[in-house]
This record gives sequence, structure tokens and C-alpha cells, in this order.
Amino acid sequence: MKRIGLTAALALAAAAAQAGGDKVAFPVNYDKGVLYATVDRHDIKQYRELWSTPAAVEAAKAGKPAPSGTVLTLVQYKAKVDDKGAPVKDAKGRFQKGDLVAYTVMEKRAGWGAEYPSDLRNGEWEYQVFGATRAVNDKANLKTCFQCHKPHAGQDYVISLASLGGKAAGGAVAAQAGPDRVAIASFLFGPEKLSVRNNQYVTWTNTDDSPHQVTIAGEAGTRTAVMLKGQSQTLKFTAPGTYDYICGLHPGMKGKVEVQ
Ligand code: HEC
Ligand SMILES: [Cu+2]
Repeated sequence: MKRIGLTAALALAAAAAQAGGDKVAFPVNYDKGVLYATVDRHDIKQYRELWSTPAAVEAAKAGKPAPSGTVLTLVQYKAKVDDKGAPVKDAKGRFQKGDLVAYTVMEKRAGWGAEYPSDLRNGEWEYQVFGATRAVNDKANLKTCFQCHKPHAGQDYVISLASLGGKAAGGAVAAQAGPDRVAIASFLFGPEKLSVRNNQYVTWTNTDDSPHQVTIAGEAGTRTAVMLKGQSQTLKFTAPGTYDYICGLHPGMKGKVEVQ
């Protein structure tokens, strides 16, 4: 009797000592789940696979939040490149899988997350990064995971929710050209630099499968909603100057609006 009581107490202490990302174990069976999307990251030359536990796919299709026990695993591979460093594409124009880089994982369990301040907490989700050997990457700054996924609270912090629920738009999207328009294609803003007159509107249209967004540098709070494939966002510029901007989801994507 006594012995059992002692074992239970020790197990409890061990559980309590686990904090944050330590709660997330390597998802050994991730590839027995559902491969719900692949992402060609033109900006960082990576090929990514997004895996889910089956129940989360069902929930997303039904428009419900991911259930407790959901694990989403994003596997990062280097894209295969040619001798000029350009990604090699397959017959469908998609990137090809090269060396394994890392696994980034988010896991949700009832009761998790309560210890975080509200400006950081992502509901009941925890995040963790594992290297190619499946060991925890203890140099990863998990705070950045919470920060970048936080604005997606309205979709349960899952940035690829449309793909998870099978609701991502198919087919190619043609962006309209015009002096006040920027197309987003293959993780690039085009044109990268746009010149407009003061008090003019600028419209961005996303033609990629991946979601994108526009965040104006230095202008606190000026950022558009996330654009899924085929969606547009418009901003009005009311003071002359040069406005640098990035995509808040993929900070390597950069553009500029010059307001005369
Ligand atoms: C700069 C913003 C940014 C940061 C920081 C970030 N993510 Fe994400 N995350 C994304 C985007 C954008 C996607 C959608 C897939 C893509 O475009 O690669 C995503 C997707 C994911 C997914 C697949 C499920 C989903 O939400 O779509 C997981 C799992 C994930 N991230 C884990 C992490 C972990 C773990 C960290 C911290 C080490 C992290 N992320 C940090 C932007 C970010
Ligand atoms: Cu982007």
C-alpha cells in the first residue's frame, strides 16, 4: 500500500516539474496520421509536410476546435536544389524533399496553458521543436511560436486550418494588375516596390496556397488580416513617405510602398 502511494506521489512531482514545451513528447506515430498539406516555402527553400491526428481533421471539417490530444507535426525538409541553388521541381511544379531539417510540433490538451500570461497564451496549446535526430532542440525559442501563432486565435491558433479542414481553395488564382495592386505569388510581393499618390488605396491579392499577410514596419498596429488563397486586403496611405512592409507569417517576405 505505502509503496504504491509513494510511487504515485513521485510521478505527480515529475509531471508538475514539466513546464511548457517539455510536455510535448516526440510524436513517434506522426506519419500514421493524416498528411493534410505540403508547403513549398520559396522564401527559405524548404519543403514542408503538415501532419495531423485524424480526430483534428474531423473536427476542422465540422468547424469545431481541435479536440484535446491533438498533435500537429510540421516536418521541415530542405528543398532539393540545382547547381545554381534553385529548387528543383517535380512534374506538378512542386518542390522535392531533400534533407530533413527539423520537426515543429504543437499539441493541445485539456488544462494546458493556464500558467501563461494572457498576452502570450495560445489556448491549451504547447509548442516544441525536435531536430532531425528527434531530440528536443533546446536552443529553440518557444516564445516566438506563441507570438507568431497568437494572432490566429480566431482559428484555434492553427495557421493552416483551411487545409486541415479540406477547405483550402483549389485552382490557380489570377491577380489583377494595376498601379495600385500587389500580387503575392511564390512567397514574393510583386511588384516589390509600388509607387502611389497620397491618399490612394493599395490592394494585395494572395495567389499562393499558403496564407500571407501585410505588416507595415514601424507603424504600430498597421497590419492586414491574413489572406487565404484568392483573398485580397486593402490599405489606404494618408501620408507621403516610404513604407517598408513584411508578411507577418513569413518575415523574410519584404515589400515597399512609396507614397508621393
Ligand atoms: C514567423 C511566424 C511563425 C513562427 C515564429 C512560428 N510559426 Fe508555426 N507556422 C507559421 C506559418 C505561416 C505556418 C503555416 C505553414 C507554413 O507556411 O509553413 C505555421 C504552421 C505551423 C504548424 C502546423 C499547424 C498550423 O498552425 O498551421 C505547426 C505545428 C507549427 N507551425 C509549429 C510552430 C512551432 C513549434 C514554432 C516555434 C518554434 C512555430 N511554429 C513558430 C508561422 C510561424
Ligand atoms: Cu507570407
